[in-house]
Amino acid sequence: MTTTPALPNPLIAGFHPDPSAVRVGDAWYLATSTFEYLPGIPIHRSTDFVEWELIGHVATRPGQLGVEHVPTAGGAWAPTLRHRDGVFHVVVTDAMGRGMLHFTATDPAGPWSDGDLLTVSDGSRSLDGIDPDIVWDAAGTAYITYSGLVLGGADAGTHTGIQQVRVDLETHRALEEPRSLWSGVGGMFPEAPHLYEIDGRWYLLIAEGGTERGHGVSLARADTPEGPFEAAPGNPLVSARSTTRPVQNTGHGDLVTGPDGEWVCVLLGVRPRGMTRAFSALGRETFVTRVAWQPDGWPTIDPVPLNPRPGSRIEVAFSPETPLDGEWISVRALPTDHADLTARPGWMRLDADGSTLGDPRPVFVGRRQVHLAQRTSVEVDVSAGIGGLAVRYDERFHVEVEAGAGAIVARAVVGDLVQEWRAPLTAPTATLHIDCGPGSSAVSFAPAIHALHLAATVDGQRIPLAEVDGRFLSSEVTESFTGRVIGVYAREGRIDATAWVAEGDDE
Ligand code: 6LW
Repeated sequence: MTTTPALPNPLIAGFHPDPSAVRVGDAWYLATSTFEYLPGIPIHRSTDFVEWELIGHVATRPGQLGVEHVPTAGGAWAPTLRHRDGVFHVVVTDAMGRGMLHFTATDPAGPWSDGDLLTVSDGSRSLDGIDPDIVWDAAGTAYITYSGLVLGGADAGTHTGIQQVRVDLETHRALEEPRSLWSGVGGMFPEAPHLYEIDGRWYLLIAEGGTERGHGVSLARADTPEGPFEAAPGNPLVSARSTTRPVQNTGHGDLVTGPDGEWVCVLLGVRPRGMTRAFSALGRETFVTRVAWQPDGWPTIDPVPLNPRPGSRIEVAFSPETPLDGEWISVRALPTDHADLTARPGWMRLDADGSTLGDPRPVFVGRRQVHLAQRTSVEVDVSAGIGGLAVRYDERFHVEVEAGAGAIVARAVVGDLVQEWRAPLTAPTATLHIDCGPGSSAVSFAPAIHALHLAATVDGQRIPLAEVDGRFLSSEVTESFTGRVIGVYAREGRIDATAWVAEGDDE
């Protein structure tokens, strides 16, 4: 029976899917996916597995990832974070970007290397697959084990199951043709493989069932890293499918020894709301659950408990002396490509470049929504342009409050459907509000997904503008791998922003 207090869950809130964790000495480090956002692949650090600090990112420089040109949902998919002989390693697929990459750093906070392409044996092209894992055997041979989903070319969409090659990490070339490994117990999309040598046996952990409601974590073991693998009895060892558990889609796990020496599994999950538990506003987040090794050499993995952290409030006063913290992200660009903190001390200046939120690279600087109920506001000076506060999933799904040119416009863009609500703007500045909270249209007895309440405060007068059903900005409706990001954007001219406040809870 464990005595450790229940760990917070989500462990890392807001869109942080595909977690990979490693323990080094008295600290743990955790990496997650970022897709088309930059900076890419955040590294969080903890010394107690409860409090996690964002210490840096793998991709902070142009060219490390090729996300500038990837389609929506492309980019950094599913890193594996490992440590060996004083060096941190990340292997990751830059999907529809550079391909399968290997990054190294001696300090996990960075700087990280430029990223080397992991190629087939003749060096001609990237290994074809996603979710690469890296492990070394006692002789120091590096194994790359990955999910054989073909992302490009004539065979795009083909899935060859779990694949593995030995790789020379000097040349980054495979030393052989890929071999197929055990690929689960029949769930679709076997992926997220991780190999561990534990008590002289090699354990292969995978996800199968797809990252939606059928997601699960399965395990097999062998005497060598190449197999043959014997499946655990009772796979998948953890899944929320066909349950009413509050954390769904649980899968894409990684095993690590936890704070009390017992093993835990970090994995992704969602917190759906609604009568049919259908809509997850924040996207896929990082969760944790306990693992218990049994006398037969197989582990059990607990169902994923929900244990949200207390509410939080952050205020950001922009300053030339204080760079934007790592929680600020932009789309296919670094926040520093857009944000000017020196032109007007105390304000973040955004200069429009002709793009809008409907474009692949909007002038947008945002932060993940991290609470199911979250109120976000920012003061904008739109005397020289048009812009506002937006919550986005992508170019086709976003909701915003926009000001400028004598008007305040609340706008909901849901695929090809656009609705606007207008009010006159009688001042050069306004405080814009996006409040995610109980809506008026909830008709079900179940906890409905919160609505988005759009408003503006002008000369001290709050002007309610619109209420938008939150389901339209959920990972299910948008078919998105990311999650809600709330930020400031410029559409014409220039806008200055100050007094950013985000507060909320997960009642
Ligand atoms: C990730 C893979 C997946 O590489 O989605 O659906 C990809 N499963 O494990 C992006 O999260």
